[in-house]
Amino acid sequence: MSIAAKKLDSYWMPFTANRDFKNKPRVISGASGHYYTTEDGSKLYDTLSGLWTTGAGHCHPKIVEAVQKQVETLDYCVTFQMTNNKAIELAERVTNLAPEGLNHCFFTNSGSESVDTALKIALGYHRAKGEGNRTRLIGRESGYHGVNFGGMSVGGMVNNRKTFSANLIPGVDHMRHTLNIEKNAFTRGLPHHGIELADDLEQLCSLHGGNNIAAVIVEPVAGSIGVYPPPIGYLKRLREICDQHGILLIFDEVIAAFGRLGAPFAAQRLEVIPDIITTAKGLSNGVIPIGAVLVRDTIYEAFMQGPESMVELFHGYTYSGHPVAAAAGIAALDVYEEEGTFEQALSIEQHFEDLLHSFKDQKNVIDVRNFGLMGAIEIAPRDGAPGARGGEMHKKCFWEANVVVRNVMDVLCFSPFFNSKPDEMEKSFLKIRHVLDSIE
Ligand code: PXG
Repeated sequence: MSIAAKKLDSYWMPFTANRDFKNKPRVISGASGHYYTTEDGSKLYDTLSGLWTTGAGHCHPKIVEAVQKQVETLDYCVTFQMTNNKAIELAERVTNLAPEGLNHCFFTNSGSESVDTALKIALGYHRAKGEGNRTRLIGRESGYHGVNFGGMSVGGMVNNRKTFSANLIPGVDHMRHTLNIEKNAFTRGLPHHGIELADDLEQLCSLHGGNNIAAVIVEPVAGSIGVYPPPIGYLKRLREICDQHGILLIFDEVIAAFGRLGAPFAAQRLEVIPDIITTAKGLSNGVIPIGAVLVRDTIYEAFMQGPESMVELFHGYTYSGHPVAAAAGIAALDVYEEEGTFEQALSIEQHFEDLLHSFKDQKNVIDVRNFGLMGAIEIAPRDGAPGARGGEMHKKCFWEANVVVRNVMDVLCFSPFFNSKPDEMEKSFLKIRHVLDSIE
């Protein structure tokens, strides 16, 4: 083990090839605006704005100040049978931005917790209405809903599931994913082919009886798997089938909410309103971990029955509505409003799309996809070594070009800052182009 690796040995890194990284670590110790800085003082341009988290830029002074102030005013406060002013304020602010009818907000600390909370709320809702037979949950192949048991079970990422396959929660089915490179390659925005894939839900209703299904969960634009925008009409069709069978529709907007699609929520941009929305990441601009689950009035009201002194939902986290996290959330929403962040996001979409699609004729590129400020360039896998080219791209960009680029196997994912500067985006894509050229 190298000296560098020994120093990092006690730290088990998430979703990382630990031994490989630790043999040659490069550690981030600061960030500002659109750049990270390393321990040795290099500046790296961040094409993923955190991990789809930090759309308004790193270390935004207003959010930093709000956190500093809150931590010396009220550091922690129990939110079971009592609460704090910041949690109340944030719930109101978030629901004011939400689509009509989704007026209730349950706090979590992460996207994974938001998803498991949403699934539990869906099951509890049907039971409260006397439809306890509705227990089945439907997800989608290639979906990512975090790493807790519920989210992993409805998710469809093979590597995340295979070690735990015998222990996934029962009663879950998956629809097919919507990527179709053969028909939709290099589509700008929503693809034209694939609406019929929504009928997978109808088939599952025929198989199980629609009245046994509790909820369907999808990412409105699949993110982690490598950006799969929904085919035109697909989400609307899902909504219709859910309505026909009394199934709850959950949008997992952990990536898409708070400006990524140029609107507070993907539901608004895509004009399909679900019954539950899960969020995290952008809620605090990534500054302090916090997530929120938004639910329709009818769902909340179904729980608010029986004796008033009874706990209605036996669920919650020690840090649900943490005052410092909530203060970060309020400050982030202030920034989004004052700086017109969502409008900024909309205004750079076209430039981002053009830059991405300028890779169309580049060596090894087999698809480019984008919607809002979510984009992907898919590279052909090397014979017998899927993921190798993508991995090399990430490493070379990180080490040699000082650009942080995220790869999922052979797909490069991009999630630019909402206030990206056009010339900096251009420069970073030029560097990526050179790296791509250098890879066999
Ligand atoms: N749902 C969605 C749609 C997500 O994108 C989660 C749930 C889980 O959130 P937490 O906060 O528990 O991580 C996510 C997270 C990637 C990548 O490479 C994306 C996520 C996580 C890890 C990697 O794109 N998104």
